[in-house]
Amino acid sequence: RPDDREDVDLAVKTKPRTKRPPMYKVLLLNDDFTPMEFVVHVLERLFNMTRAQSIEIMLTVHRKGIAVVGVFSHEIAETKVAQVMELARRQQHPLQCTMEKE
Ligand code: NFA
Repeated sequence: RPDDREDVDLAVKTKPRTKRPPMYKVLLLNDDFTPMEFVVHVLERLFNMTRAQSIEIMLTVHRKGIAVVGVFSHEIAETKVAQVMELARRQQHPLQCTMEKE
């Protein structure tokens, strides 16, 4: 049955691939105005960090200009960014948070 040969070729060449969803880094950016304590609070509240971890990350952002605060699925990363931006907006701080594909 010559017609079946094509199917067999395809079947043997196709390896099953389990593909992981892409992950996204959530980044926090430094500015000259947002109070350090507010940034620490945001990290504790939204990223489940201890006070010590929050201070460490906040100081990294302060000194280096930017830091990764977590890596999440696209949907969770979008939610985290929106929550940070909303908290900052409510307090009128210029804090910026963004995401980027890993
Ligand atoms: N640079 C800010 C200050 O000196 C603190 C800050 C840290 C802001 C991390 C934004 C992000 N008050």
